Parts: sequence; structure tokens; C-alpha cells
Amino acid sequence: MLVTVTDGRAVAVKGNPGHPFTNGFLCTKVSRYHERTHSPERLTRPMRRVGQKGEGRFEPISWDAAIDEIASRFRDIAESPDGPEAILPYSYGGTMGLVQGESMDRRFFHRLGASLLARTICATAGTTGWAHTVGASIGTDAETFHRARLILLWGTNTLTSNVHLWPQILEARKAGAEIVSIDPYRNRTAAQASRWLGVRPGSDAALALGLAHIAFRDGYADRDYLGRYTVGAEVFEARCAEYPPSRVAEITGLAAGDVEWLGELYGTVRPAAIRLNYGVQRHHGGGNAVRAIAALPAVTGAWRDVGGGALLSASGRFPLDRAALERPDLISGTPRTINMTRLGEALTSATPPVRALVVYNSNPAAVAPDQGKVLAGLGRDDLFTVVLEHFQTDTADYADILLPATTQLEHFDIVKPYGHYALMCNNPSIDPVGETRPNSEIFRLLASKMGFTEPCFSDTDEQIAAQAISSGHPVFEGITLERLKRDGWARLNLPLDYAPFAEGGFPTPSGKCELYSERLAEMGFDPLPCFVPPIEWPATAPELASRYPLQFVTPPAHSFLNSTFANMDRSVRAEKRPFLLIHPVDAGPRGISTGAIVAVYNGRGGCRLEAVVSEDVREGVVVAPSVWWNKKSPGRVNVNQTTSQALTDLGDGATFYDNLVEVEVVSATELMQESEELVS
Ligand SMILES: Nc1nc2c(c(=O)[nH]1)N[C@H]1C(S)=C(S)[C@@H](COP(=O)(O)OP(=O)(O)OC[C@H]3O[C@@H](n4cnc5c(=O)[nH]c(N)nc54)[C@H](O)[C@@H]3O)O[C@H]1N2
Ligand SMILES: Nc1nc2c(c(=O)[nH]1)N[C@H]1C(S)=C(S)[C@@H](COP(=O)(O)OP(=O)(O)OC[C@H]3O[C@@H](n4cnc5c(=O)[nH]c(N)nc54)[C@H](O)[C@@H]3O)O[C@H]1N2
Ligand SMILES: [Mo]
Repeated sequence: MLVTVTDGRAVAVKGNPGHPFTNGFLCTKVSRYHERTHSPERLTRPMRRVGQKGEGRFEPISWDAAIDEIASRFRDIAESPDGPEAILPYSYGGTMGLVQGESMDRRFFHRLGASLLARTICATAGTTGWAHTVGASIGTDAETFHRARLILLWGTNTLTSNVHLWPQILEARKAGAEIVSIDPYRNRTAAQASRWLGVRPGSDAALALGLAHIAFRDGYADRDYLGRYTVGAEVFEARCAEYPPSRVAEITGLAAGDVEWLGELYGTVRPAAIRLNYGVQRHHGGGNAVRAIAALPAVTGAWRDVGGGALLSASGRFPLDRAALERPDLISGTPRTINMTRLGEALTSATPPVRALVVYNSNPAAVAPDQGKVLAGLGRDDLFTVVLEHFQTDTADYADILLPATTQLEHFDIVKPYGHYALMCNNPSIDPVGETRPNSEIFRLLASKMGFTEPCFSDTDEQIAAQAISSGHPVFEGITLERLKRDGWARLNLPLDYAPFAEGGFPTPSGKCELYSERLAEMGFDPLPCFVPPIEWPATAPELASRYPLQFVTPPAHSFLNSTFANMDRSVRAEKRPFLLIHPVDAGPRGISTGAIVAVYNGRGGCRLEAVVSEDVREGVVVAPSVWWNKKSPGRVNVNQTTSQALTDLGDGATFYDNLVEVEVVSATELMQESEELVS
């Protein structure tokens, strides 16, 4: 990203035309990052809460007073019988920078002996499923997708959540490639594809096993590739025999003829690339869904081709020195690990209790599942909460101490991508706005105040970045901090026509693609990919489904980044209002027409949305692009009132889209009464 600065202010940002993948353009959200940075609503001074929790009333204090108060509260807790593990850090994707997101903060909490956080809210089901099959988060090079002649967009909305891949797809399409979207809703990207297959949410493993079934049955399997580079081909073939197209059709809700069509296409067109993404793994069976999809390019030998194979994440190609970054050797005692997906439970019923919470790079009041529990936890008067933020988010409203953080325009960082193979450098372009400080600096100050004297707490941001890339791995050869700072990016030392597993070389224990996983067997899991149904699914939970019959999917909104940007006027205007897509077949009997205000609810909670009746969503599924801020939503709550804290089959991940709800029209009288109550 190139930033234009006038008189110390960022006045424009644009894509760097020299960057091989992003190629000179930014996504719609980030293209106004200068406005976000200089927004009049930016937090610019440390503050202390004066109102009730959640009310959002604060008074400014000095940095010294803020740091003193936090350190003294931490010291009291650490010395109490509950010990330091009663302190919980909570962070995720606000910045993907290594320095501001996973270094000085980790060192601080390790040395303190705070509870460890399992960062599961987004990707661990898929990461784990992929790791047990392919070995590490490595896949088809995004820069080679233009060479594919078949591209399956599987549980992903490329134009919204991964827009820089789109030029590659357009180029492939120009050369005649078929683009197929597999998604319960005809999202912006599916609408541009040659074909949309409206699969039932949570059923992808069955579809993948069905495609493999057809490949084995019809002679599309690459027996040579299977023999040389995979483990368990025979038992896997037997497993796939259990998934003939008729059964796959029953599970997925697709027509058996469409399954046959896709199976033949996938078996015969080369190069064949699959861009699967995290949408497929936000269900209980998400780990096995990814395992089943990850098996496909090994079955047909699609890995052999440049532009063939599959890509979930590229992050495993970057061999960073994590131990130097995070210093796990400093961990004091044997603290427990808390799964961030179960924050609601942790804040309301953990022993020892969570007595202090430090939130940075995240907005759990809006994004975490089972929001009723999360808000009850954040509202506890005996919980001491510190929030590091750019804006007064829903979470910030619950802070005891609210600290103003710098943005990427104001601090230094290096950024490991997960969709392509170039490492990036983030040079600061302006001075920090107001009294804002980088996360790294805030944790440095806290470490010093707590008397942590290890030299790593004095490392500068650039020293931390240099440590991260000095693992000595050949892909980093020649990539120095100086070069990164000068160019802004550096592609890993990989050939331009990189095909990661053309000749095997899978980073698994066996060195092969593990269709059968000995490790999973040892851990007591099914060693073969299998279809694990959602927890909330009509066939497996009929009683629940009789009360809450609709599957509720809440994927990223085009103009928001999770809940980031959901407070910027321009982004909010582009998204219009929190709405719900519902199929005419589901809307009709409920008396719902477009524009109606509906209540979407289940046993956990509910929210209000505006209905849009549309055939762009499959029957039995309702979709609400997310994540809106609670306080900008009707009733000051959002879709995460309904989502659950249940975990995935592998990786203990979040199951946001494994969620049954009922939808009903809110009557005009009810709406009227509520607005009168509000006025009075
Ligand atoms: N504009 C924008 N871009 C973003 C984000 C954002 O919030 N906004 N978030 C970023 C982050 S943190 C992430 S993790 C990624 C997420 O982006 P993706 O990995 O693309 O995943 P999702 O957006 O969760 O889901 C994508 C699609 O999966 C579909 N889907 C849901 N359930 C299923 C299923 O069971 N099977 C199939 N086949 N499809 C299903 C949804 O309908 C949706 O269209 O995007 C990143 N990019
Ligand atoms: N219903 C539903 N819920 C979801 C999802 C979904 O698809 N549906 N998606 C899930 C997914 S994939 C993810 S990844 C999570 C994401 O959830 P989060 O990681 O909480 O991401 P954001 O909501 O973007 O909030 C990040 C916050 O960090 C702040 N921030 C940004 N940069 C910095 C910085 O340098 N320093 C500090 N201190 N703060 C910074 C931003 O202002 C923002 O408020 O949400 C999950 N929640
Ligand atoms: Mo995510």
C-alpha cells in the first residue's frame, strides 16, 4: 500500500503497482484507510471508565496513570490465591502484523504467567484438517491460478473476502476456464461464476467424497500419483464407495445429476484448482470437510500441474522464528489454556475465575459466538477489563481502562500473508495521531512497570521483525529487513511456476499426502476423511429443528472486515442495514415480504433484521452478511446472539454457521411499543 502524506496527514492510499499479487489495487474497505485513521471518532487519549459497564462513559487520564493502574491491578491478582492465570489476554485479527499482533504481547503474558489463549475463532478446524492430510498450510500458488482451466470456488466469496485473486480468475476464464461456485448462497462471486451449486451448509465432506467416488469409479483417478505420493489410497477408495451420487445428493441437497456433472468435470479438466476457504469449516464437521476436499487433488493428480491443486492457506510456507517472536520459554508456571471461542463460558464460569481481561486487535462483544454470555461476562463488576483500540467499539464500552492504539499508517510491522507467497513490510508513514501508541510499545511499558528485566522486553519493533525472519530457511535467503523496508515486500524464494506437490514432498510425517492418517487414528479420530454432520441439523437434531428449522449463515459483509469498518459512515452506507436473505419458499408461509422487520432467534438469543426475499439463497437457509456493531444494530445486539460456543470435530474451532434459527415477522404494534419505550 502506498500512502500520500501532506503536512503530516495521510490524504490518500493506493495499491502498490509493483506488488506481484495485489498488483496496484486495494479492496473497497482499505481504499479509505486514511479516512479511518484521521476519523474524528478515533480514540486519541487513554481513558478510565466513569459510567456503568457497557454504557461507554469515560474520562481522559494520562498514560502514566493508566499504566500504573493496570500494573497494580495485575500485581494484586498475580499475588492472590487465584494467581496470574486469572488474567486473560484476548486478541485476534485486528492487525495481522507479527510485531503488533504476536510478539511483545505474547512475551509479556508469558512472563506474567497469564492464561494462554487458544486462537480458534477463525481457522483452526481447516488448518488442522489440512495439516492431517497435506501436512502444512501450503497450497497452489495464487499467482498461478490463471493457468487453471477449472476453478472450484468452494465456500468462499472471492470478490468480497479475497478480491486480489479475482484478476487471476478472470484471466483463466478468458482462456476458457470453467468457474464453479459451491455455496449455500449465490454470493457476489457465485453470481459471476459459470455455475452456482447451492449446497446445504455443513455437507461439503459428502460432496468431496462423492467427487472422489466418481473419479475412482470412472477411471479419472491418477493411480500413479496415488501410488507414489499418498498413504491409504485403497482404504480411502473403499470409504468413497460409501458415497455414490445418490447418497451425496440426499446429504447435500444437490441434484444427483449435478454431482455427476461436477465429478466428470473435476476428473477430466486440467489444470484443476480448488480455492476453498474458511466458509466450509465453520460447522461442527469442518475439519473433516477440509480433509475430504484436500484429498481431491491427490486422487486426480491435479497437484502435478502448475495452476492445479488446492489452496486453503499459504501461511505454512513462511518458516518464521516463532520462538524468538513469542518467547514461550518465558512462560511462568503451567497456566491453563482458554479457548477464545468459549469466551462467554470462560468469563461466566471458569475456575479460577477470569479476574482481568486484556483485549487488543479484537472486538469480542460483537464477533464472538453466544453473545448473551459474552456480554454477561463483560458486564461483571468484579472483572477488570483493559481494551487497546482505534475506536470505541462495543467491547471498548465495557473497558475499565481504554488505551488508544496506532494504526498501520502510524507503526512499523511485517506482515505474513495467508493467500500468497510474498512477505510484507509495513513502514510507518505518519506520526501517531494524538497520544496513540503501538501495541508493542504499550506492552513494553507494562513489562517495564511490572519489573520484567529480560532483554527481549527492550527489543525495538525493527529488531523483533528481524528476529522473525532469521530462521535461516532457504525460502528467506536474501530477504533482509533492509530489503523489506526498501521494497515493501519480497516474494519467497520459490520458482515462478511453483507447483508445491507436483512430485509429492508433502510435509507430513510420512512425506506423503495422508488420505489415511495414523496420527488421527492414534488420537482416537476416524483416520479417513468422513462426513460429520453439523450439530444443529434436521437429520441429527430433529427436535431442535422442529422449533428452529432454518440454517443461519452469517458471512463477511462486502464493506466490513469482520467488525472493522462497521462504524465508518461510508462502509455502513454501502451495506445499507443489517438484513436477512430468505428464500420465497421459506418467506411465504411466514408471511414475510421484502422490507419486513423480522426477529431471528433460537434458544440462545435473537436479533432484528430487515428481510430480503430472494432466490439467491437455497431453501432452508437464511443469510445475514456480518459483522455489524451491536450499538449500530436494532436492539443493540447482532447475529452472534444466536451463534453457539460448540466446537469443530478437529482443531476445536468456532462453528458460527452451525446454527439453527426460526424467523418471524415483528408486528407493527410491537415495533411501535418498543420505540415508545425508548422515547420514554
Ligand atoms: N470484505 C471482507 N473480506 C474479508 C473479511 C470480511 O469480514 N470482509 N474477513 C476476512 C477473514 S478474517 C476471513 S477468515 C476470510 C473469510 O472469508 P472466506 O474464507 O471466504 O469465508 P466466509 O466468508 O466465512 O464464507 C464464504 C462463503 O462460504 C459460504 N458457506 C457457509 N457455509 C458453507 C458450507 O457449509 N459450505 C459451503 N460450500 N459454503 C459455505 C458462505 O455462504 C460464504 O458465501 O475473509 C477475510 N476477508
Ligand atoms: N457471526 C459471525 N461472527 C464472526 C465471523 C462470521 O463470519 N460470522 N467471522 C469470524 C472470524 S473469521 C474472525 S477472524 C473473527 C474476527 O474478529 P476480530 O479479530 O475481533 O476482528 P474485528 O471485528 O475486525 O476487530 C478487530 C479490532 O481490532 C482493532 N485493531 C485493528 N488494528 C489494531 C491495532 O494495530 N491495535 C489495536 N489495539 N487494535 C487494532 C480494530 O479497530 C477492530 O475493532 O470474527 C469472527 N466472528
Ligand atoms: Mo477470520
